Amino acid sequence: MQPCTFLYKSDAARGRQWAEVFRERLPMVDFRIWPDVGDPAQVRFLAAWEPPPDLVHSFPNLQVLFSSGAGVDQFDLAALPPTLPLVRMVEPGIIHGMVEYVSHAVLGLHRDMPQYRRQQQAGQWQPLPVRPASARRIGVLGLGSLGQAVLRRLVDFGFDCAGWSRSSHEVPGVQCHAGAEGLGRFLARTDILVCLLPLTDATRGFLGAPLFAQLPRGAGLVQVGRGPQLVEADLLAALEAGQLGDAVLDVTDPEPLPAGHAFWRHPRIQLTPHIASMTQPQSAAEVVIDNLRRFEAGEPMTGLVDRIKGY
Ligand code: NDP
Ligand code: OXD
Repeated sequence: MQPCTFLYKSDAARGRQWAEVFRERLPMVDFRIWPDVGDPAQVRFLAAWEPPPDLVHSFPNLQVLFSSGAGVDQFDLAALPPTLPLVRMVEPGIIHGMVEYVSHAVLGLHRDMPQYRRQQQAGQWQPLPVRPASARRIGVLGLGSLGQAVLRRLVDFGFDCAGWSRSSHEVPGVQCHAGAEGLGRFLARTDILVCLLPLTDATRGFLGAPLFAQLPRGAGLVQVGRGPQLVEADLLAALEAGQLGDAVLDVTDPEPLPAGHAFWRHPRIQLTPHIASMTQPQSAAEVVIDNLRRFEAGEPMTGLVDRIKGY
């Protein structure tokens, strides 16, 4: 690989861990952490969460843009040159974190933990029936790198699992549904719905009243996609009406929610501050280095974004 600059613009502490991996594995590359860009003309590769302003003019020789996270909705795709490859983060650390978070959320809903919390606060000792995992139907929206990994673990717990995506997939032990025609059947059999869809024009506002109405009454929701996919007023109405039982939300719009927002103190909403998963510096840097080698060899990079689909 020719000497060049790899610029990193995200959390600086984690960037220093990327830098160590680069120093060891790709010493000919000058790894720099924003705002220390050096000579902008030397920057061939950029990894960013929030892109620098005027990317195209600032770095005229940029060849690949990496997202430092799994999502790419933070980029204005229309403003990027159509030929500039954009790569999302597909790395074992972020996948593992998401599997942990969703397993925890689904197990909590399955074992009625929100209800026991409310009972504790009311001073009630009231056992509820324990259902086996095989009698609980989990549905995951999105069968990408995260959705499939989550489903593999949920299948191991013995849950009755289904997934939904745009195109058809096969995942062992999972009923896979696809497209608009498969959505109704998928929702009608889902007791706990997990959203792992990317944010695109097609998924903005997707988690709203028409979708909730197709779930069995009292279904649970785990939202780990992106805040703008959820119609807040529809969630509140569905919880109020009992159409949804409880919701676990890791993402909101905006983040953080303003003080006094109805979600903060809602008895049927559990909020976490967008921590379901995080890119892990060591494994992420290794995956990016592997992608740089692929790029140089003219091979397809892992996580290359389809600019038409937007994910
Ligand atoms: P992928 O791109 O690998 O997978 C996306 C999946 O969603 C694919 O199965 C795709 O279908 C499906 N999909 C996309 N659009 C539609 C649509 N309109 N209708 C039906 N299915 C659709 O993404 P990842 O699994 O890596 O990540 C998913 C998202 O998770 C990220 O975009 C991000 O928003 C979120 N995330 C949240 C984190 C958190 O901490 N809360 C951390 C990391 C990610 P197909 O397979 O047919 O293309
Ligand atoms: C991501 C995220 O997309 O943390 O990586 O949400």
